[in-house]
Amino acid sequence: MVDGQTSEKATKVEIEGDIAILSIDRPDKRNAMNDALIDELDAFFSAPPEGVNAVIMRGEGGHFCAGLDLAEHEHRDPITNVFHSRNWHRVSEMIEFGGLPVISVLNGAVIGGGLEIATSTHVRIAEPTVRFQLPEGRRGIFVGGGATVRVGRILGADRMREMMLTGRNYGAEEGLALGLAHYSVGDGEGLDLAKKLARQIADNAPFSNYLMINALSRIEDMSRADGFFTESLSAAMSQTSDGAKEGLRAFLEKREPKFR
Ligand code: 1HE
Repeated sequence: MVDGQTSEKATKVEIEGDIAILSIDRPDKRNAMNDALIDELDAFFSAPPEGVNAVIMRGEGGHFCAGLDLAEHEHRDPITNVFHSRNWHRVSEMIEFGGLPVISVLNGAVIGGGLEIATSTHVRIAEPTVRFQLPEGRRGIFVGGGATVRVGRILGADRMREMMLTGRNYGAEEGLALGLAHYSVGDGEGLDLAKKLARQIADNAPFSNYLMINALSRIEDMSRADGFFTESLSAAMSQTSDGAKEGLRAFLEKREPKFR
């Protein structure tokens, strides 16, 4: 590094035991997602720190993420835009299917691309300040980071269309009722709950977690017949694993299982 130059990072990672807390750290820009930030998410989820069994994602400064960095986006040509969107898809697929359970603490802006990143996470906790919004219509653009698939599947195309057409905000309780969040907590309580849930999830059998993360949404894409067949294969793999041996034995011996 050249003298006097600072290495400004857009994320911050803290490790607590086997849980990583990944904070989006551009509070001056309300954690808007620029290329540097997406590259840092890419780097983290491509090679998670060794020994980490669950990840908590949050934002610094009272906002989770205000979406695509609009200042950076202003200058993209059509072809660059395709690759930019495809890169978001790749990184968000890695968050969703990388194998690590990811719990997000959602407050302030969970807007546009912020909602796209949030819906790539597996457990979503909303604080009262949260604002779920897809304002792309007001910006003259369209979603490009996976919302048509992820948010569309949570809300259904009909409700997502209405949300986009009107640019309405949903708060924590509405988000909870709609499935954008799984928990609604008080102000500043999200991280504590996230740590508690991360602990519970990290203590599950790793291969069971892997199947929950990978099999369910893939089966949703399949026909019923293919889904049932894939379920049988998943059941056979898990039910004959070391995890099953320990889980069943622990139950019969009336003790907590120890998988790792
Ligand atoms: C930004 C961004 C951004 C803030 N890109 N710079 N996302 C949006 O349309 C949301 C746009 N942001 C907002 O509506 C508001 O900033 C908030 C409601 C999130 C927060 O309001 P506030 O009053 O606390 O902050 P602010 O004064 O609006 O913003 C503070 C700074 O952050 C300011 O920069 P400054 O240099 O003037 O201090 C803002 O310009 C900057 N900032 N949000 C760039 N998003 C893969 S496709 C996904 C498509 C989308 O995500 S579309 C939705 C984009």
